[in-house]
Amino acid sequence: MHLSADSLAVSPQPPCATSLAAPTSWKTSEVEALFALPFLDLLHQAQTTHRAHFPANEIQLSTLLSIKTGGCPEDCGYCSQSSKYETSGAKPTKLMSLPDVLAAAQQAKDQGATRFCMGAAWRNPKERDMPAVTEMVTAVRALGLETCITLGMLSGEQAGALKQAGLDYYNHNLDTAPDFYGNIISTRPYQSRLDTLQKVRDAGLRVCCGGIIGMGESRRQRAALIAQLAGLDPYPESVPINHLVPIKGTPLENAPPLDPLEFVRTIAVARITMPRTVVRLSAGREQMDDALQTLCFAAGANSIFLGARLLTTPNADMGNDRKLFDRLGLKPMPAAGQPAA
Ligand code: SAM
Ligand code: DTB
Ligand code: SF4
Repeated sequence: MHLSADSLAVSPQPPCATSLAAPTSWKTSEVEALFALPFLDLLHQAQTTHRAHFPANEIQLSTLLSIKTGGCPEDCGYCSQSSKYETSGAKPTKLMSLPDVLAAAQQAKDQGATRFCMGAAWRNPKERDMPAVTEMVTAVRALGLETCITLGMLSGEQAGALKQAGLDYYNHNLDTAPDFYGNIISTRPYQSRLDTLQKVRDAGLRVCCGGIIGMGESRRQRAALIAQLAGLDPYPESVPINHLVPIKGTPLENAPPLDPLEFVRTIAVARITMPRTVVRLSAGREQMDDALQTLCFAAGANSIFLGARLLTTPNADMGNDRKLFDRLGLKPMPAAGQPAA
């Protein structure tokens, strides 16, 4: 049965609704034990879990737009948009105009995306920004697209206003394990992220929350990130697994390279521990070849960003994405409530 995002939203997710008798909550050591499985056993378990909860050959397509780029006061060590680092390619801009956002959203729809994700380089939205942002959400949704937005920390009122405007998902990432977080970000604590996620839930929004792999964290820390995500109650409907895109000028520009199979393992472990979530193969596809992306799909990833750019960096080539989908027999996942093509 295809569990649509809508059905995920209305029915609280039983944490162990898998045929594989998964634990009801995941300790880091249990997640680490999944990581340690022989690769093919891990892939088999992830693929079996995936097939129990989603159509096997469907991939959700989202398009990303940076609606306000650069000049951010936070010091996230991976980010091109922090004002603390000298980077090229993320020149500070004002908030985009509504017509420009709508033109980009229409183009995304024409290219086959069913969800439009908007990102702003803010620590948190200011009150004066909220009317323009909520207007964007309502107008993009009126085009027949699902909406997702990421604006940084939120107050309860702001989360409520976004819900009122018709927002479907709020993206706010935990990024990494609690005990590695301080190596990457000093300007806001882990707890503030958990607090924002709770406000998003309380407002009745669906949660999109994941992290970044390849920042120099250990396997145990990757397991701890997944345990944190799977331990959210309920776990997120959407989990972006980003591969670090190293940005020149940031503290992580020379992060040690990660074994690509370790990235695939992380996807598989996310799929097994959060069986009904959409696992998003997010940043980093431009640096991955077709075979590695295919392994990520086999491991249970069922969403990608489609389009020329992510926020400030190039995305994987759309023409190649289509060819790869054809070669693999993958079909776009219809939006919630829409029949399959
Ligand atoms: N400013 C808001 C915030 O941080 O919540 C929203 C935008 S922020 C750029 C959204 C997410 O993009 C980050 O939490 C991080 O996980 C991801 N991201 C940013 N730069 C990245 C990079 N260089 N490589 C991989 N992921 C990245
Ligand atoms: C997420 O987890 N990944 C997206 C989205 N949420 C906003 C952002 C990826 C950014 C990659 C680096 C860049 O283009 O600046
Ligand atoms: Fe700012 Fe978000 Fe980048 Fe952190 S990840 S520096 S909060 S834009």
